[in-house]
Amino acid sequence: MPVRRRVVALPLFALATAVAALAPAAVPALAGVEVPCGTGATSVENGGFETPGVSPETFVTLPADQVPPWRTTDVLGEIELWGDNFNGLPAAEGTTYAELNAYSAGTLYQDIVTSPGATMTWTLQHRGREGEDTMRVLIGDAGTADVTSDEGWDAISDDLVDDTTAWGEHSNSYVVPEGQTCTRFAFRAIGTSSGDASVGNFLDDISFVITIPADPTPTPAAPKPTHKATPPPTDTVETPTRGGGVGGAGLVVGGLLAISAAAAARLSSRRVARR
Ligand SMILES: [Ca+2]
Repeated sequence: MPVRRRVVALPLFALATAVAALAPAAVPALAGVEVPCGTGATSVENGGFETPGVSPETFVTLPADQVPPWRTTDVLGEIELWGDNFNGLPAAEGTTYAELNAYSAGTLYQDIVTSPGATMTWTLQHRGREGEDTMRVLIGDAGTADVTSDEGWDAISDDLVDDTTAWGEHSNSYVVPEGQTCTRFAFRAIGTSSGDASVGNFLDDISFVITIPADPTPTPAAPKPTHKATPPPTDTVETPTRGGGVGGAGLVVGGLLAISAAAAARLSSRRVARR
């Protein structure tokens, strides 16, 4: 009997090893390992689709990794870009724009590092290709927002509807919820006048104005005591001058430095970012 158990156990072990080798992506992330958020940018990048850019009066479809950092749900994983004046249609900005309906009714999206409490006002230009086309903007926690459905999103815009006569500008604001440091912004084709899933919804010139709330108080917070910073209670450290001595001043300087770094990070976000 012991011999039979060994014979059965060996193939199972080998099978498990083979499956693990074939599916490395299925290995769960280790607890505590930080997952990157997009490119680490704090606003939309390449919002005008000028990278890589397309020659005037031409169009291309490219794998999404050639239009960084955009990602897409397109069935072929490609993004369709039109050059200025292709079919007589000028870009809203620069020389290139995108068509949400590439090989399917796609969703283009990016993940952005966000500050909870910040107000992010987005603006975009949208246009129909053969008539009235419809798209929406979806915003939510990158950890829950499902790019293939309406599940897990925090905010979904009304229908944005435009025809062929001109680029239509749309804008709205989103306040980043508490604890949400990686936010997904998605731009989804909803409907086309053509009824063809590969024809419609031009998009260009996506940008954000990001407003960070003012500091609640200018008073630096008192440094938090830690076990390492707190010396053991001994007779030698309990002196009448310790609180106003060098050690106390050092803690205050540390607190000021921390506030300065945080303020610098906020200041770097106070800008209008385009592309
Ligand atoms: Ca553009």
